[in-house]
Amino acid sequence: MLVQYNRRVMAAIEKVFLSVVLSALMIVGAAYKAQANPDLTPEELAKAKGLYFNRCAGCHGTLRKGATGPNITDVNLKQKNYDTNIIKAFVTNGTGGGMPSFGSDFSAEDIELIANFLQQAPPAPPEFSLAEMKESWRLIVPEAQRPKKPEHNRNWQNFFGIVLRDAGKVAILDGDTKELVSVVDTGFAVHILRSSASGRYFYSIGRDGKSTMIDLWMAKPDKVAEAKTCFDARSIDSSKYKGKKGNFEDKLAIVGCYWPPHFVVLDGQTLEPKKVVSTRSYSYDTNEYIPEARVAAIISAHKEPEWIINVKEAGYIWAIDYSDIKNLKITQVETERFLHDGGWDATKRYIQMAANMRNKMVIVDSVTKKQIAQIETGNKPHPGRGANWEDPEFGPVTATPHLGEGLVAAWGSDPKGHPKNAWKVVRKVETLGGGGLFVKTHPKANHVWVDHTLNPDDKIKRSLCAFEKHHPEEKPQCWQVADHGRVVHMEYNKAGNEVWVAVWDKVGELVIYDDKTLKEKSRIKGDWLVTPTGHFNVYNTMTDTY
Ligand code: DHE
Repeated sequence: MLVQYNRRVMAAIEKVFLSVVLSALMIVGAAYKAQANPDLTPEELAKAKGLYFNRCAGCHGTLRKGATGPNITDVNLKQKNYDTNIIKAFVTNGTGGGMPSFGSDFSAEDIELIANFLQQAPPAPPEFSLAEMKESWRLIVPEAQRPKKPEHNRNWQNFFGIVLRDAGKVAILDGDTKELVSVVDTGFAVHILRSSASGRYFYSIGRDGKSTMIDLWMAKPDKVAEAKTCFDARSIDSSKYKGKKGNFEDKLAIVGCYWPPHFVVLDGQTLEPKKVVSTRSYSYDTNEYIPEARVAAIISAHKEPEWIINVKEAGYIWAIDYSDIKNLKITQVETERFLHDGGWDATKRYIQMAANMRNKMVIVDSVTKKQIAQIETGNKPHPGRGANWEDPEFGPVTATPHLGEGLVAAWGSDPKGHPKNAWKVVRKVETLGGGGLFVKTHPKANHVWVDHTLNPDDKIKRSLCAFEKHHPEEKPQCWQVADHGRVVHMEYNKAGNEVWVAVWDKVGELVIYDDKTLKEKSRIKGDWLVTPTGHFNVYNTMTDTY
């Protein structure tokens, strides 16, 4: 049943509640002046490091200097008079600005431990050399021993790779029959999957920097190679260029790392690490040294032998020409600090990346390799790869949801055909509340879909909204997908008429909707469906269709 919520009231209650709780705790905290620098035993320190790495470092940085989340160094917390109680309140309740509440994920002892850990200076994390990467490299099935053609009769371009986050596995499902084809052991907390240019291989990247390569032509798809390239990573992609400057399809892969801050070029057939390039650098604006300038998103070009990466904290987008990796050419484009995620426009000429702590999308022309616009879209845009469609009034547009408010903002992304609308927000669609992580559509689809995964409200975080591409002025339809977990990430099938959604819980679900009617078509369950998060259709991922 479709249910509408009173969003404004919910958002207002949430804001007032959080600010009352936090102000009360700040007063109490200041009065008590709790332990300034609580000591931790070596066991506690080891545990706290693990908790921080798993749940906090992504947004706040290993050195805690801030990115998607604010600076939370011990020095900064002390300056703000934040003591154990105040820090515990932030961790437990989250914030209206998009920080998730960890009250139900962490035990009371863990929250206390994290609060104490944050009041100590951050420990220095280790480096990771190319030699160490090579040591970790495992070629499980050499190219010569792999199938010459698919060993099954399935429509493998419509396979879905499903991340089973906490199980350290990736499930392969047949998008036509909805059958489980294989569950592959990939290791710790896979973040995303990307397809090779031919679609034959899925590359996965884990939070621990381990990448895995899965061959979808095997009778039972399995991993054929793996390599660890760092301690903390979020992105991976493949070389997709096939053209005048050579054919690089499936030849190379790249991993972007959070720690150490670098990118690594790997052999696309074997995952052998080939080259490592540090992204530690100077900020584009003040030119100060940023020891933790991390690689967040990677976009692979189809028209040039290039990967586009962002150097998050420094505010640069780098265009890396991989046609000669011994003499690597990198164009460093100044944009804005705290770059996070993004994708192509529909023509694959313009790179659109969120600088989410600056409330902006930055636009870079991949032909001239220059920033051409910055767009203020709302409170902390988080597009995933974004959604491209033809708006009936404004022509081609691209959209993002927001972490900090219930809003999908769409801007004109066709500077040639519709110059008046280019890089201006032309449409705003209100959703149920903040915490939106992803928006998705497909060229053949009728709707645009958005989630609310990080919203603190139980109903909202389990709800989706969808609005019609051809009638975007109409109110979106919103409904609750499940009564447990968080609902996250949407992906279309190859034909663009079905949408797959994950219910992210210890025992999760995959729910499949008809894009035209928004009716539920099927609900996949099973004891193997442990914490499903991102899910990726082979055809849409290899062609960057979104
Ligand atoms: Fe993600 C994409 C980083 C939390 C699921 N995530 C990305 C990308 C980055 C990123 C940089 C873009 C990769 C690319 O396109 O090359 N994610 C981070 C974080 O730093 C952050 C905020 C905190 C952290 O500690 O990791 C974070 N992400 C999450 C989650 O909590 C999610 C929901 C579940 C999980 O795995 O932890 C999650 N992120 C995803 C997914 C994508 C993603 C499913 C791919 C979206 C797509 O459609 O391509």
